[in-house]
Amino acid sequence: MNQPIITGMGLWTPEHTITNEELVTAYNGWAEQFNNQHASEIEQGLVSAAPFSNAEFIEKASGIKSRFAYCKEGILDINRMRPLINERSDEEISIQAEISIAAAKAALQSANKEAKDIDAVIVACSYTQRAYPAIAIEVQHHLGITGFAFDMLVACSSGTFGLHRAYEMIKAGTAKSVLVINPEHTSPQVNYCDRDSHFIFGDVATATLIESSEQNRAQHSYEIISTKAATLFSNNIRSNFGYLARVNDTDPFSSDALFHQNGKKVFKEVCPMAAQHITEHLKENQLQPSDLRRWWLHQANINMNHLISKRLLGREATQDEAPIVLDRYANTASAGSLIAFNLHHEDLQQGDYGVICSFGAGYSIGSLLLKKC
Ligand code: CO8
Repeated sequence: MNQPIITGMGLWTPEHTITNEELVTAYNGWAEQFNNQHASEIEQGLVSAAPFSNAEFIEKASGIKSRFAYCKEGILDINRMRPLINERSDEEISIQAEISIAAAKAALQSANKEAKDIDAVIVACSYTQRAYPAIAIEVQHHLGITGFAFDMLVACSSGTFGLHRAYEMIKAGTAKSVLVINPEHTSPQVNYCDRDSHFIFGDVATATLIESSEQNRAQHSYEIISTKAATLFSNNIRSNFGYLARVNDTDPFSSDALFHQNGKKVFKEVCPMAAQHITEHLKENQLQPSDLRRWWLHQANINMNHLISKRLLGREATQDEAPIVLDRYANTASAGSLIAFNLHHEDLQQGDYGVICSFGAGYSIGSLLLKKC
């Protein structure tokens, strides 16, 4: 029977951390310098003064205390305000392939599997560092996997949507074992000079192995009972820098080119959508929120997760029911719910139900209903 099972999961966490305090000190230093340099334009109303940031605000508004960075150098330098990463030659491994491989190796190890057991690789994330060759094919090459590989981008829902594709391949019998990897190298796209968003993102990579039920099971494995996806176009979260930049002379440093959002609108519109999506997904499977042992929710903002769990359970979920990892990792786009899954799954008992759910840019919402084997 081609029943898709999650048999392995891996997490790569960068060695560098940046606390709210470090980030705010750098941002405020930059803002002060900016305001001094533009004092006369600000006075004439030609330029807006840069407002000051605040570590307490960040923690209260988002729940984020710290984040990980692939490269810390440059981010806190008020004359740079972005990571300093050397270009690599075509002969060197790309950064996203490098961090993908670290997460993939951990996933293979947790499932007790080797490269020869894998049929397909999907790299699913918010940005790929180039258009082609696909990062997934580079990962496939370095791991020594035969079969096929491809990249896909759906912002915060890349992780769940990637798992959906793996689920369908296993169901259809076109693959018996699929590795889905989420190398979220977000820091190059963060506008560290934007007070409203400089604190939001962190870097990480996650990997998940989906196999058909006839393969050998790992100690902790989860039947994927069903999947559900929804998208609705919104301009409230955008990143505009793309391959047309060369011909339309876009400034790669402009706030429009980098990640930007109307955070309040996102909060208001996405929370009810996510709660309704999960409720419907459970209903379609004759389940209700109280039947679930764990919620591995998207990790963008702690207040969003509290609001969604209140709509689902009639009360705030506990850390045991819906673990929060964004306090340490910040928003890691498509990897957030999968970090929560990686770190908080081993205590589930056979037959326990859980849901992985992402929500974010697009808008895009993706969920997977799991049952512990
Ligand atoms: N320090 C001090 N004050 C601040 C700061 C700051 N850093 N930032 C804002 N303020 C001020 C504001 O100016 C405002 O002041 P005033 O009331 O005088 O106007 C006040 O604080 C309140 O501001 P907000 O109303 O904006 O604050 P919120 O409580 O709404 O919190 C959040 C802001 C945290 C951004 C919140 O709105 C939020 O989290 N919204 C949801 C965001 C979200 O989930 N977005 C998803 C984005 S990620 C995604 O989809 C994938 C993208 C792909 C990855 C991208 C990688 C780069």
